[in-house]
Amino acid sequence: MSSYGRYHSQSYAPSAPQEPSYPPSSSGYSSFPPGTPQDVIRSFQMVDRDGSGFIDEYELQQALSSAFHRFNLRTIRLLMFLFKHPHQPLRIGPNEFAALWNCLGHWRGIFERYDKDRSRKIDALELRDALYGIGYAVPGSVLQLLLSKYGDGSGRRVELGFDSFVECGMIIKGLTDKFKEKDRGYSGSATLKYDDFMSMVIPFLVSYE
Ligand SMILES: [Ca+2]
Repeated sequence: MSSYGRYHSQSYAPSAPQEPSYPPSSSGYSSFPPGTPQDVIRSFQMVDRDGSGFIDEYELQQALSSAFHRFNLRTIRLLMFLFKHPHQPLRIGPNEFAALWNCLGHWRGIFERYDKDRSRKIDALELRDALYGIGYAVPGSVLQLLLSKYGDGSGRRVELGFDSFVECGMIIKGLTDKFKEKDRGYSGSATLKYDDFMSMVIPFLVSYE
């Protein structure tokens, strides 16, 4: 029996589509969800210099890099694509920003819990344990393939910073959850139509350099 997805965990990725929150109201940022912490609102406002109520990938990079640590643009593009409203261009508003911030907080907790040697990096074994800990028993061959994207070609041991860790986690979680939709009995195999397969995978391929 497959155990690739033992249970559904929540908050590690966007779930239901966010209610659209645009156009922004004339009073500015009233479309943050109730209870959004002030520091989250401030972070958004600081980078949304033109006050349009939307931020682009560079502004998001700036906001997240000052709150967490430097985020590479590849991770930012994946996050942006996964969190933005499906019918909007590559930009996010207050609602999506708050959801993204909340999601990153969960990933931060996981990162810290599984960084066993406190190196502020996640190595292959720590990644395996972290994913297993949140319900994803990923085969070693798949993890190796994933990690091979992050090597520098020197053959040195790959270790992930927080941004790359989030990227790996969201890819594994996102694709596994999509697969599970087609494998309701969690048997480990599924029959897919070509267009279903393509629509499943392509959103995770936006992480170009
Ligand atoms: Ca570590």
